[in-house]
Amino acid sequence: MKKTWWKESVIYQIYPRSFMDSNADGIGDLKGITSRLDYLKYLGIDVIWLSPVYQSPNDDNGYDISDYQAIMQEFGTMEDFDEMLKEAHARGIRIVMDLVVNHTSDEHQWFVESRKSKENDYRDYYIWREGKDPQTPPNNWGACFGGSTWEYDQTTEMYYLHLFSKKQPDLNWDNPKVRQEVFDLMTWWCEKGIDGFRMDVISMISKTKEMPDGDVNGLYGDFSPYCVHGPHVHDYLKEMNQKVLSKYDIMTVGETSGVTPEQAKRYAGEDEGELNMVFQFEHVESDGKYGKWTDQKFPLTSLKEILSRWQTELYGKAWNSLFWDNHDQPRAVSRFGNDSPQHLTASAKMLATCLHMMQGTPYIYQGEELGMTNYPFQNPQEFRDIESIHAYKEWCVEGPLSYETFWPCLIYKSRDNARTPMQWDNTEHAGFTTGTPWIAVNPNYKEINAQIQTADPDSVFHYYKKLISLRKQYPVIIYGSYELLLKDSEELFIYTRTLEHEKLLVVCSFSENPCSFQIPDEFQNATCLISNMTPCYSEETATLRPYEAFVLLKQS
Ligand code: TEU
Ligand code: CA
Repeated sequence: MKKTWWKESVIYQIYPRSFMDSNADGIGDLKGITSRLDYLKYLGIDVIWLSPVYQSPNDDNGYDISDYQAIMQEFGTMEDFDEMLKEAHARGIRIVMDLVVNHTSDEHQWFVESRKSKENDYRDYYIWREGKDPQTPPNNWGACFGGSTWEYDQTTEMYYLHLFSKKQPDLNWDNPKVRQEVFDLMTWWCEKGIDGFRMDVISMISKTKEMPDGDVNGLYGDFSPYCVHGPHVHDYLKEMNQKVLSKYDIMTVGETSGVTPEQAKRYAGEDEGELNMVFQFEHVESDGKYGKWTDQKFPLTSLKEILSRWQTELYGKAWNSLFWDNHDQPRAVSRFGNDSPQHLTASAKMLATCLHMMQGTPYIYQGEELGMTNYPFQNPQEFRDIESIHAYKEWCVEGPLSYETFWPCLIYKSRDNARTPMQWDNTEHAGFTTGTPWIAVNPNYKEINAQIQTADPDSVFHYYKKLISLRKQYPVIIYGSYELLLKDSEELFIYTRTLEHEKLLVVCSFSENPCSFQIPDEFQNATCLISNMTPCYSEETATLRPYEAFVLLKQS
């Protein structure tokens, strides 16, 4: 297995709108990020993944870009960006940009032109089709944020494709001019000195020419057989690699929803010449009851089966990302752990142990290192996210489900759970802003914040700091092979990692009750590398306490 810096790095994701506000307008910004780089340096992370900061009308908080070479006004200026990049590099921190090129904003100049006439030079930059008739879209596909994937455009009396919102028209990657535009803008950022790209829904850039109705399971037809891992996606990524990526020492991670390990070996295979790693969702997307929505915890045996399959199938062949949450997912501790005051700290540390001892590049989503929790939503007016707002309308107000059924699902999985402001200290608005925050602060900020935790050696923050430093000390964490133990247990997630003379035993209890457990013989006199409780495992009782986690190292 090749050794590379991006396999050995820990990545921290910043959602700029909610990270730190420097000018009291209630919106996080670039100067705010720069002011908190020392905090990230202290945590020990190597790379920042910056969610989009480009010019955008913010229909989807920056994932709808109207100019790829300009900074969103609310976030600051290009000078602020350059300053942030310089200050990050001065601290040895790299910055990976979010590249959103499956679609643009409908306010991007290319689309403004494209919709003007069928003869316009930019017409073929997007995907236009005739309707079945003027009232009926070309097919039954449903968009990710509700409604049809097709929007009728009066001017030319045709429909354009948008897999996300109608303000996010899909680019036509089959047009070589589109590909060249994208490669040019990527080169422009690389020349600026950025350190890589996280590629938004990159698995969706190639669509089939034929676009028949999709199977209906939910409210609309499913577009994925025609738009996900489409016919030319690997050709286009290879071309991108040759023309841009291979010329720079950067890292690339493909957001590849719905990817299988087989497919992942193509996107991120060691010798495929496409991307460095995938960001796959099987462990966070297999639990849906109504589309993605549910209020049920995922069975631990299923979670283990999925994560373990990814560990073994990619071993030595391709590289994966490790994450519990991001800006699109609810808070990890509320979803996979236990956010009651009694168990919050232990379960947050346990989840971190479980993930950070696996193979792959770990991603920490802002606030996860503090054990930030889901937000206690009381009513639909509190949502800011386009997906949650549409889902409420589509499934509940106008749709098949009662409020009683749908509301618990919505608040359990809403993306806004992840987007409440970063909790810095116990001053008003958690120290995020001195103005009015664009989205409510979680009321638990007085108990859960960075100021308390950086001062407390037993905090979740210091536990993450230690996990990050262990990764730097023990190559077995990065390169070791994986084996799952006790696969049928619904309470315990236990695995080993092995590299040459070193072997790790990772023990995590996902249970709120004590569980009996015997340390395997070969680890009898092993060293405890980290533990979320003292002492590290109690031999007399042979019992794991609720949410107990520890890692043993045996050297032979
Ligand atoms: O997410 C796309 C994606 O694959 C979906 O699974 C996503 O998780 C969605 O939120 C379903 O709940 C990316 C971005 O991460 C997301 O923030 C954007 O809204 C989306 O693409 C469109 O750019
Ligand atoms: Ca601001």
